[in-house]
Amino acid sequence: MKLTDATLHALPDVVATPDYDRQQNQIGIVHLGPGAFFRAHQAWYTDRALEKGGDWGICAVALNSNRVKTQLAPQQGLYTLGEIDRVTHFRVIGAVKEVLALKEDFDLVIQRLTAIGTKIVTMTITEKGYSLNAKGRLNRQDKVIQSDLQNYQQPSSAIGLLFLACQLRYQKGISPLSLISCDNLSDNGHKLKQALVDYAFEIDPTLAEYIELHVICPSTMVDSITPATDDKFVQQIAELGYEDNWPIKRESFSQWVIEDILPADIPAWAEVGVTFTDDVSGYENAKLRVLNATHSTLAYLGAYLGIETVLDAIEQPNINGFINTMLKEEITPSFAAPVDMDIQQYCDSIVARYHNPAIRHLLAQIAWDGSQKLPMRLLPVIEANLALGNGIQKCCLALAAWMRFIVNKQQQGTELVDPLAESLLAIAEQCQNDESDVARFLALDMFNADWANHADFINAVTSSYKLLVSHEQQNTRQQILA
Ligand code: CS2
Repeated sequence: MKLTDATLHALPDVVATPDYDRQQNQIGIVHLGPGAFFRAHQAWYTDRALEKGGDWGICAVALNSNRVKTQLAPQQGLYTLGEIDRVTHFRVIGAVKEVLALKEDFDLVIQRLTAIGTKIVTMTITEKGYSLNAKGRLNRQDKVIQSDLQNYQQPSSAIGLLFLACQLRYQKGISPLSLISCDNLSDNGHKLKQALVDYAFEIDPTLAEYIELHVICPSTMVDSITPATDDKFVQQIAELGYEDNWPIKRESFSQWVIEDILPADIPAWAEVGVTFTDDVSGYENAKLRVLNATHSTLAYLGAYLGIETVLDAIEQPNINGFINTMLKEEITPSFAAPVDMDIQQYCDSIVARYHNPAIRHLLAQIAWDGSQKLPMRLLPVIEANLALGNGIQKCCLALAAWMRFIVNKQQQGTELVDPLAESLLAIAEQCQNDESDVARFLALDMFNADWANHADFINAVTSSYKLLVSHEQQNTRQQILA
């Protein structure tokens, strides 16, 4: 039995199904980038909000490939979400009404983005999707942005598409969209708006001003650990008695905090656990630095030590100790937590989530796109601590491990998944496996140029890098954290 609208009523009792009329429900949201995280997180919140009413069906638009469309369209957008803990809860998510692929369905995508019924665009387009440079402005060197600016009526970037949607709605006198970034970037709403305004300015300065004044882009914090779907999970669903082309699994913990500036006409998200607040940045800083920074640290130390998953890494006492000390001595002193957050408890709960035995979260997945992720999660900790005179040694070991990760990828000839892969591998090719390598990496745009003169920073990264190299050469990698 395949999962479709027609078979929903026949699913086993252990699988919860949408408790609202999917057929009557109209599209109110377009989502860009319907990867696993969106399906595990925002679609789940919206699915439950739909039980409270409103036309908030989602049109999901894949920007780069048609894989989600080919897998989910035959299921009318339905898929199973497994919340994995000691007990697993299954729920079929019905919020996604339609799945489109930008390249194949361009006109339809524009139709959805300019429909009066569409009021919100949410997005999970990853850090690189915002096409920003190190100063947080639109990266005009970005090839896709350049080509979109040349041919702005047929964009392929998220920013180009959002601009076109804003322009067409403006020209037709349709109320502006609210644009909700759900990516792990600090101040993601402001960054999104900045990219859009910079882009608009190149084409239509009046519209740039209109977007600045009238398009609402709240900042958000999103959190739920969502490992990629593996065959075992697809099989687990099949054992329940039906076939789902692409089920999604995540931990049971989930959090969504949205800056409280959206208009009143939104899904009943607040009733299903979304927090609306004036101070998202406190939550964002905490999440990016406590969770994402330690995740990336585990990813690159794990790669160095040959460890496959977050669980396998955190279960090693020396790594566990390293992460807890890093949190205590470097991460938590680097920012002001929200007033209602017990930061020690927050750190403990995140480390406890890493110990979830039911989640097999591959470090290789977290290691992707380091050039885009580190400036959001690790570098701000270093920057703040340099200014405050706090320690940076552990963060710098993580950073040096990222450098070794790239050098080792180049030396082994294995794929480096990163939008800057070409330049990173070119740097790696020049590397001599000594301290001169560090300067090559630090010349990248992602690093603040002032740091090149900061002796504490240079010393900390260089000594870590040398240590990593020397243990590699002596085959004593396991002693790195001794
Ligand atoms: C991870 C995140 O892949 C990564 O870079 O750090 O996806 C992380 O699992 C989520 O942000 C958790 O909310």
